Amino acid sequence: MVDYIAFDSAQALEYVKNQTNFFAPDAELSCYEFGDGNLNLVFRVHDQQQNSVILKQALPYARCVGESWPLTLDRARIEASVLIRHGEVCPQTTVKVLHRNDALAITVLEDLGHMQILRGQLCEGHTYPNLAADIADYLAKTSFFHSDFYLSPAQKKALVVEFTNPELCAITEDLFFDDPYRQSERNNYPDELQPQVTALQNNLALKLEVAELKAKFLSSPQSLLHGDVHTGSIFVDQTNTKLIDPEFGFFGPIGFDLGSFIGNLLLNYCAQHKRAVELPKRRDLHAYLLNSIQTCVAQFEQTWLQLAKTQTRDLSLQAPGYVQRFINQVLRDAYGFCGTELIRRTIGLAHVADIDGIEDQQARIAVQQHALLLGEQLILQAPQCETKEDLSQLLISLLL
Ligand code: SR1
Ligand code: MG
Repeated sequence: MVDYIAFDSAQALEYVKNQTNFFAPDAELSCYEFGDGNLNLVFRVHDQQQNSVILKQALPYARCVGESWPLTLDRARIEASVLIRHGEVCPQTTVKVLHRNDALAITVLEDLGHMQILRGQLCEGHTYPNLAADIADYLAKTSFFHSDFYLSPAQKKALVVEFTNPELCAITEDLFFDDPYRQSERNNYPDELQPQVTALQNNLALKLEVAELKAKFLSSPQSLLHGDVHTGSIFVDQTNTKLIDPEFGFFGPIGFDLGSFIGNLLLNYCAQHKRAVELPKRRDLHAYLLNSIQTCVAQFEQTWLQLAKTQTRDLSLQAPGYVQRFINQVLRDAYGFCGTELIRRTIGLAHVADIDGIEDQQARIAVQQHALLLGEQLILQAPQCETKEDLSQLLISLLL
């Protein structure tokens, strides 16, 4: 077993050249590092004919903070394993793993450089017709086929052990459910937001609902989640959608991934109030984002119900009406988790470029206030909704 070292570009190039066979032995290779995420190194290795692969390597600490925040290398094993499992049930929407080396915390992936990262595209006002349906398909299939509806209890329990991911889950537990609701050195927001943040931190009804969501995150191993479905983890073009980066994967509540996705569309929705200066463009983008949320939720539900009808193996879970009841709860959870994503991305450690990229300070603060209010009301009101139609009505009423 080799000892871990963090690569530079030359070492990444040598590794791909010597340990894989993607390129001919005499290929003239080049390599550069271009990772701009919170945690890892990301290299592109390419030849002179535009053939390329991505080598991703986990660092033993969180890149965005530095060596003072140590972080397990085991996340590379989790990420590669989630990609392989999700790729088996939804290959068209999952980036391909070409090679892995868990000791070096390396995953070599297909290069999606011909596609774009969704967050930047939404910020620039581009839209993608297949996005909502593709994400719905990915979330429904990956969650159904790793749930108790499909796996035997023994298979499921073995997988829960394999995908136990305590350090990365702890980040989510702290950043989503703890920090924003109390004073924390990691919180990050302008002074102008302090009155709203103080009110939020003193809102006991809100803290009770956040406690419910955190308890669910801590102890509902419903299925194998991606764990970090934000719009920076999604590559798009006008035809295809690909998910990357499931290093936060674990067995958790199914609504968490759907809620993270919806939350990121809503962060962009809030930002477009100031980004899209011309009213017709703003209206179009808002309609696109709202429609994408509604389509994604409806198709997620429809695919789940269809899979459950034809492929549920557990006898008790086949009871008439049970799957609908189960999905209604998943959707309520999703809107609640969505609310926590809106709040933590506004006042917590990890922000989004959709909002932080708004240059005018007053405009940015107005967007942050909107995102906080929307997040708060979704967390408070989603538990009273029965169906996806009720949840959709709630969202529309809050966006008016
Ligand atoms: C220290 S990690 C901060 C955030 O980046 C990741 O993408 C996750 O969303 C995490 O919460
Ligand atoms: Mg990531």
